[in-house]
Amino acid sequence: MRALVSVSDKTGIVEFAKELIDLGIEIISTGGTYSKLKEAGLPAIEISELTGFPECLDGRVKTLHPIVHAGLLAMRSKPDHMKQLEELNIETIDIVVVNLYPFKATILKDGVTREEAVENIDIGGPTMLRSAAKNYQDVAVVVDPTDYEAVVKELKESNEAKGTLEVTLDTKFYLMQKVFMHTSNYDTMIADYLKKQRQDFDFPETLTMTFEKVQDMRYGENPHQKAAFYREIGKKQGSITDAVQLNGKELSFNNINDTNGALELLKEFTETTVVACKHGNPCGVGSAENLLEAWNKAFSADKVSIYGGIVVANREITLEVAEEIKPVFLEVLVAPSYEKEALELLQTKKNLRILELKDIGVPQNENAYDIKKVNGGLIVQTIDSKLLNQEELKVVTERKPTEKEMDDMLFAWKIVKFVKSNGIAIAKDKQSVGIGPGQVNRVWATKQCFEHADELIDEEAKKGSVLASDAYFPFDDSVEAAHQAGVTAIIQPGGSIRDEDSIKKCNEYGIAMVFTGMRHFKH
Ligand code: 93A
Repeated sequence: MRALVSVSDKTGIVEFAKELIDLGIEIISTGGTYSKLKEAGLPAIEISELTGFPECLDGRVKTLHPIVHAGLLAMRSKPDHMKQLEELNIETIDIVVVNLYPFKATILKDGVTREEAVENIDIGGPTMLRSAAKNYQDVAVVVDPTDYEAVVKELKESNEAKGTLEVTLDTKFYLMQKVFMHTSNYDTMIADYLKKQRQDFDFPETLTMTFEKVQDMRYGENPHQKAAFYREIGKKQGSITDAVQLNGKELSFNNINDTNGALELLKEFTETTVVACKHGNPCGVGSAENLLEAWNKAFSADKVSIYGGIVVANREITLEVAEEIKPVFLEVLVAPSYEKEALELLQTKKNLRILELKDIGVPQNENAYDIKKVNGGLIVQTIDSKLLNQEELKVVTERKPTEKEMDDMLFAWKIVKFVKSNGIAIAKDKQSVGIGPGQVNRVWATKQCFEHADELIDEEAKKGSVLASDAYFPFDDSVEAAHQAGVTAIIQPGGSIRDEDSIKKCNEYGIAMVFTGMRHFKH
């Protein structure tokens, strides 16, 4: 029996080869692997000796030879195949141990060039894997070092029981399936990388992407759902997948989802900002000159909903801020860094998941896929990352907004973009004053917003506040409600056939209103 061993990841290969040799199996090997086995004092045949052809072109051609591939693909059950092998003087290869050039590790290296990446596209390895896997009834093909042990175990068992060297058909089929999963992921990774290099964007005929598992999770959105966390291969600036956890239990499914949402909102702000989120919706947002003030704004905006929520900040957490955060029950806290004493203080809260995300990042490039799963398919769109162009804002009322109203409107507009539709946000002095998320009609969202404000913040806070709506007002009832609550300026996309009614109502009440021309539904 013969095994062809050619591996880039040499983990456990010496031990495995030794077991095979001890069972009387002959080893054929390529350059680097051969040297490694020789160093360990193990006997092996060089591939060039088998093929009668030197490894050439810097190793680009090593195993690409009919002697290898006929030896792998010949069906032992077909007399005709075996006869041909004999005539061609080719012997069968029964075990293939191959893992591929480290393409992923290469593209993740800082400053990697395209040529370096291309050089790490393995050709001979996948070819052998595919040949062996296609002929799985006769060849055991091992692509994953974690399978070495099981293969050795089966060989030993059949050797002891029957004096033959066999891997069960069930295992060979499992190994074959693993190979095609592996090579297809490998190729997809290459295709993804090359596509990104070209920086073009389209919706291809078939959508293939590779994600690697970060971890299995204890459960999903609910305890009876199973779940796992996968990350996109490649560097992702400002992503939860890049965060380093400094304290607390493992992140849950909901933690990851909610923190992701909170971070995407935080990225909209360059000034010092704190965002608190709950169930995928922001519940308190504050921007200020310093972090303590920003925290106070985000916290006092809604001291109830933040309970068990997510807080993300875009500046270092100082000790004075940590002292304020500590008494509040939070699930997750994310910041670019922590003062030493601040971290020590927060670490006394065993259950608080503290994450450090050095680079919070900027809003994602709009040329990226935003994917939603529907039963039986996917709906894919570009990311809603388009930024508001202040010059394109249209004042539609007799009164123009003041500078302060304008600042608050732009602040509220960023928030409402991340509120589930129908979403309304009111804000004042760069603090969210009320947020009405996920309502089935707009006037309810508006009213809910004010109800929140009534309950959570003193009456005065609403006076002189501004209102942002994620989509146009279909009727003038929201303007009416806004006026009752003391709102003085409104930002909304515009575009309803009844815009004139809303504008008229604003003029009646002296409310300034601007149209963005851009909608931000979020579901
Ligand atoms: O350059 S290749 O695409 N051409 C080949 O003929 C070939 N044969 C094996 N890469 C090839 N391999 C790969 O070499 C294997 O997939 C494995 O990753 C690596 C092992 O090389 P070495 O034994 O020299 O370290």
